[in-house]
Amino acid sequence: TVDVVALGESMVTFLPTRPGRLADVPSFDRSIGGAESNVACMLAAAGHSARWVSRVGDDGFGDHLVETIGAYGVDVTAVRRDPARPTGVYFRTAGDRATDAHEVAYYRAGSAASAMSPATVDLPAARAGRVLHLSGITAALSADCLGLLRELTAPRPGRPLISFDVNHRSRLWRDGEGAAVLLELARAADVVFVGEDEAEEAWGVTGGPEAVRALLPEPGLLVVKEGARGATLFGANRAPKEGARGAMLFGANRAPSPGTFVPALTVDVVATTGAGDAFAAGFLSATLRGLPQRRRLRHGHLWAAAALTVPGDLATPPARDHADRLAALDGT
Ligand code: KDG
Repeated sequence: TVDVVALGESMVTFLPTRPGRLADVPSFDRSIGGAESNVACMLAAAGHSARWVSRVGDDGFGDHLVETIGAYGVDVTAVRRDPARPTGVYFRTAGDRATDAHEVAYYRAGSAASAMSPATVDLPAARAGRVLHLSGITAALSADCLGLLRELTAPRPGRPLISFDVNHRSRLWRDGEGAAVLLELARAADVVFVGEDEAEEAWGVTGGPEAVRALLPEPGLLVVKEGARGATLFGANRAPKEGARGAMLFGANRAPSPGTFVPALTVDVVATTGAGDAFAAGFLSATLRGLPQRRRLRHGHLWAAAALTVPGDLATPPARDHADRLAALDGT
């Protein structure tokens, strides 16, 4: 079995060669982005088996995505080519150092990936992992994509553990449209990642991680990310479910209610894009390895630090032995 299958749209990404407004930047460097494939690439780079399921255009950018993601060691054999729709691309500007304000220009409407549906992706390949990692971005792409997420998160015997990163991207939703959908999908998942800021933006939740947990009591593991401060993990305060999924969810040390806070690392931020994906990948890696819950958060922070300190969306994860030593520093 594959450890983690990640399903979602990836894009060729254009990073600015200098600071400034989109209107002024004269040239861009090609890179790749895509929240879910970022997770798959980092996990594969760290020695886990990972598969990316998606659709790309039958074009050069599609070739580039498949080749680059494949080169991380991710299984890309279930990625389908769409002869009629292009691969999505996006451009962004460098963030303002003080505020991280940056511009993003997506060219993804009508992309090959936006045509993902239960009929156009390889469903058995998507369901074959121990963990299926999904994100709220996919739900925003089209009605077909939302239908696919509903199909994949529906209860069914032998369903993989569903990991869901809310990834609220307001520019992909019409005003207020995403709130109910993102809540529905998060409630159907086993492991949920959400930023405090996203929870406020999408659902109007203020009042900290506990208020987010009150809105989302269902997931066995809920991670509320508090930006540069840190993250709080809520584990279910109930008996583990049967079998491997239960063991992975609750691990040896069950998180005490009401939540375990672990501070983030202090780093010189180059670009925040991709940090959430790196956090999810680090957390999932530690979860797959059965590490105690505080260490899962520490691995999340260590992997996020790697992404925060590079300009691209995707970073190389820290070496496992090194990260393990750092994650164990306070002895918990
Ligand atoms: O999390 C990083 C992603 O936002 C980036 O790689 C692009 O997938 C992307 C998106 O839809 O914004």
